[in-house]
Amino acid sequence: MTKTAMITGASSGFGAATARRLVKLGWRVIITGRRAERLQSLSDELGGPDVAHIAAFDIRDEAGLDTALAALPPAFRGIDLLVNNAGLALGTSPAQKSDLGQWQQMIDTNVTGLARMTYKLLPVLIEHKGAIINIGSIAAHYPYPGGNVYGGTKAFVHQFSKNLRSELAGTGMRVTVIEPGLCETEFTLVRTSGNQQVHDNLYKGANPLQADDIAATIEWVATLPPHVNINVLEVMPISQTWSPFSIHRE
Ligand code: NDP
Ligand code: 8X3
Repeated sequence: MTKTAMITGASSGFGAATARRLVKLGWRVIITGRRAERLQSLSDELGGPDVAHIAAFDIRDEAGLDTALAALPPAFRGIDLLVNNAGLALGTSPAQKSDLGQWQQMIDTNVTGLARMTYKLLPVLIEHKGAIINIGSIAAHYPYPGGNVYGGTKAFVHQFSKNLRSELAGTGMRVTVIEPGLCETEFTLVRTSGNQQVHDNLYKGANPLQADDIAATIEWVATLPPHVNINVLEVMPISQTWSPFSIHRE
């Protein structure tokens, strides 16, 4: 039977790459994001509305989500997999120089948006003995200057994933959090309000992960036998590793 995945943040990066992989496997996908024109060209590329249904809304907007869910065509209502991927980091300044509005947007998107989407899809996912794959980050575990609220939102995603897994015991549902490191997508352009120079310098010579590397892990997790649950999966490019603690000296 054809499976259906809801992929949030499919207008670029990991989400778009995941939609491409799942459709190649014969899945139907619901692709979400704010940029409707991006979603339209992805849907066209993937075979049109019978295969890739567009749900364009801002994940911070509960009414927008409700409208999108109510408008799902019958063939897309039986959701088997939720990929909670939509998210962003905003700003690279230390906390004391950050913008409070950017903190709020990260919390509204990465925490509230993700939790609300999960809550609303839980009944259908349980009915289908489905799966949730949340996209966290290494920033949930390893602090770095400029990580302030972004890392905090991803720590929420980590613990929320584990709590869900524990609470869904006996339902047959699977829950995974994938925690990527350095990956070249639009992430840094978004974080720096479009600073191409910062984007180029960050990834130059680092052979970073690419969106399809993460999509491949999502595909792997989603297609394991139903009795197997990957709880947490941390993925970095080989070029990225840890540094010693920083010591400030007088
Ligand atoms: P991209 O910027 O390429 O993609 C982010 C996606 O999130 C876009 O499709 C965007 O859609 C969507 N999105 C952002 N805000 C909203 C919103 N308010 N409403 C709806 N959709 C929204 O980045 P990535 O693919 O890299 O990021 C995907 C996820 O991976 C994020 O959660 C990010 O935190 C996480 N991550 C990224 C890493 C990296 O290094 N790239 C590493 C670890 C984790 P649109 O703009 O059209 O609304
Ligand atoms: C993105 C990875 O290290 O830029 O979540 O925070 S990092």
